[in-house]
Amino acid sequence: MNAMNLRVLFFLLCALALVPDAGAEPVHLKALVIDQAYARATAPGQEVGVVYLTIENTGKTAEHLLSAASPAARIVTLHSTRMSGGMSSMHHQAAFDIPAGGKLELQPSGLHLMLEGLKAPLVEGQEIVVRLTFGQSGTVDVPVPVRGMGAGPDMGSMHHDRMR
Ligand SMILES: [Cu+2]
Repeated sequence: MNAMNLRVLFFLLCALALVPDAGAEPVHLKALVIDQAYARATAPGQEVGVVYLTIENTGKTAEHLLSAASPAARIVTLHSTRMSGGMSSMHHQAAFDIPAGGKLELQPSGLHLMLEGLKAPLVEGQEIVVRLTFGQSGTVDVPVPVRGMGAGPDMGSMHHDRMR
């Protein structure tokens, strides 16, 4: 590779690093590290939105995410997604477990936080705040960037066919 190509490559890498989608800083709460938080943009009139994030438990005791809230929505609920017979359905969860030394991953087609009763559509590039309350560690506010509707591996899971 000659010097010119190297310079072009360097320029491209710098440009990539500046992409705003690169993600928010991790949030620390005692032994917990909350990272990779994002919400999906919503269409006008859509009443629900979805938030994904990861929670790592670097401590020696199990922790539980008990509830979530956000100024952006009337309520925020803890949901799991299950597939059966080609249909996806959501189920309320009383809590999400984060084992000692383990990592909880909320992701498309899996566990997620559901924003219900959105006060306004979520717009790409915007940032909302989600407050997480844990069994022992207390409460923390997490900045959550809003990404485009197609962000993530499967935009199809945004549509939940049934809810229980
Ligand atoms: Cu849901």
